[in-house]
Amino acid sequence: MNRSTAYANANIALIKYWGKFEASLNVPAALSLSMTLSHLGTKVTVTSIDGPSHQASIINGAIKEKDLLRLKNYLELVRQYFPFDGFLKVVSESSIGISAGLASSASFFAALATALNAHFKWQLDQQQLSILARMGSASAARSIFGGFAALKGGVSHEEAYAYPVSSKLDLAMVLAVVDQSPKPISSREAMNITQATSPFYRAFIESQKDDFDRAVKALSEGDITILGELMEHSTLKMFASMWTAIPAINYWHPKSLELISMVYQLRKEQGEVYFTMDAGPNVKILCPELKLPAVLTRLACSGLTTDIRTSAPGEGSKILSEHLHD
Ligand code: 2P0
Repeated sequence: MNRSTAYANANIALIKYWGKFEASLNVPAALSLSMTLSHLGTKVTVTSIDGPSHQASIINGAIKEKDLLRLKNYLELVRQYFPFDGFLKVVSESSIGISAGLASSASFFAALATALNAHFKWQLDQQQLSILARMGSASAARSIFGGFAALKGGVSHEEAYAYPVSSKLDLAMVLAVVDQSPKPISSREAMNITQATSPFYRAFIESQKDDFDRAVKALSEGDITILGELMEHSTLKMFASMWTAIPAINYWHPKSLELISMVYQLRKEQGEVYFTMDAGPNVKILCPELKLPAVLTRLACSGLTTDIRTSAPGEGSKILSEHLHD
């Protein structure tokens, strides 16, 4: 049977993307910077099938009607730019939670774009592949690359690609999972509301380039203090714009704030330990690899979460020879 499989890791933004420049093609309003995770991601198998429409299933979960519709819309959008015949069955398996701000759509669309490229022998390079992934979910463009990656924003469809960014830092990222249930509002909808109504959104976008440039410099010069401070600043600016949207958008859980207080305390005692959050209540902690044991011990003792995932900078998306069968 004619099938192709790919895997992509999730990524966590250090400098955040929030809002669109071109909604129909999913071009971000501003640039962003991320770390690709290790061993936390999604495997996708695509198989050519007879019509009348595309199909999808998830090995370790049930697919929702709205996610199937989003996938079908994506495949039809892709068909306009990269013509292909017929219909596809898309089977996926993820090692991270679905719709809980754990970057599962990023790893899904990065793996899907990589599988499609192999399936139809388009021979796209990584830059073009990142554009293909971005059309599904903007953050997915960054998961094409391993290590650290940037995604351009506020530019045309052809220019809105991701690219690798060099780092001199040995970093670890700890995911403290507070709640894995689906988010109350999708990131896409939340972005639209924020962009249309929040008086603080403009401040977030206008300061993005400066934050990004300084963070890329800090990574390349090995300055975790500046990188960590910028990551927290970008995170809080993004949430400030959500909280001041009409209606207000709040993804936080009381435990999210308790975990952030724990990070502040750890920083006082241990030095460089920093937090970030995404469209969900879970807290991600960035620290030098050497401080990982101290962070894990404190988290385990905190009683705030029992679901703790540890990650280092991981690989970019790749083709696999073993396929998923549902
Ligand atoms: C990011 N997030 O840069 C930001 C920070 C969450 C907060 O990208 O509409 O799933 O599919 O492009 O990429 C989550 O939004 O949204 C996200 P779409 P996406 O990682």
